[in-house]
Amino acid sequence: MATNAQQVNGSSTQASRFDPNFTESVINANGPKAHPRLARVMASLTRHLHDFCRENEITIDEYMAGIDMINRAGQMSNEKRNEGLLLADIFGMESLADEITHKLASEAKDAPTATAILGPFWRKDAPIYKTGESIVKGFPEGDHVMMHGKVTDFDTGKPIENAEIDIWHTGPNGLYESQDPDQPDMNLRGRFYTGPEGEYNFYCLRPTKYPIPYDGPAGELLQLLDRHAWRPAHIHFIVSAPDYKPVVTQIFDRRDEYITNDVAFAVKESLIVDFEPREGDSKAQFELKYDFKLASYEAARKHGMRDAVGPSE
Ligand code: MBD
Ligand code: FE
Repeated sequence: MATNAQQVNGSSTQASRFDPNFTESVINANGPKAHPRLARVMASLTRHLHDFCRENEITIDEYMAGIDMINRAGQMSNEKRNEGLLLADIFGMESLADEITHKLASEAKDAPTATAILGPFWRKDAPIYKTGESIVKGFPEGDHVMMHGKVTDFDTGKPIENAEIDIWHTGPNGLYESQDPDQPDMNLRGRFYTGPEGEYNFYCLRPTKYPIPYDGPAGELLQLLDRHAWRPAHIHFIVSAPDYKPVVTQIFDRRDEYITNDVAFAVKESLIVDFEPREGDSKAQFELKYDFKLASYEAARKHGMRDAVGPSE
């Protein structure tokens, strides 16, 4: 017997106001040759979305406003701007998928450098630099940082030679080069390769906090939800090497006021760093040491790491 509270608020009472067979009939439209993982997640997504519509009694006008937002995000997206991902990021969904991926990996005893979300501003084919060069092609007045460290194999501790470190961050004006016509192409983006001891070093700028772009559906939604748009100062990395699982991550400045309040919910304790003052280097005022640990595909298999596509049935 349903209690009074359930009769007022319970989904069973509410669901009964609408066709009780509708959701299953949509799911049952899938044929026997449907891809198993896709059929499973789509059935689940359909149930959650239908329940969401019933629970909130979503009207056609509200539904169309949502569709319009998705369409505008898509129309705004191009090689330099990923509004779709930005929109998803402010829901925390990329950070949640990252947490799930990282958890699956660490449960399988594979706990290399913590991952963090890719975000919408990565560009492929960043310039390749030699060890010790600078990715700074604009903003000579910024706070320069000499960043250095090692890339090692998580399991064996051995150095990884020729690992690629792909870096990108914003200028002191809070804009990525791809958002800012006044910056040289590919400013503050670069790729470096480690030496025989897994070592790397390069110059970049000390990053600053910045608001995510406010001129699209993502910014609109933040405003409507009375949310701030700030990301704490961070630098993005993709660290990869042949036969190793790439690590997509970010490091965050401990002193940033948004360190506990990131609009994209991406901060993890092990990714918080301290920029130290650097003496005797005319090219940099700050120094940052950070080591990256990668897991080989072989170690991942040995530890029974689950497929990146997700847990099997
Ligand atoms: C960014 O720079 C970013 O890194 C993320 C994750 C989301 C929005 C802007
Ligand atoms: Fe970013």
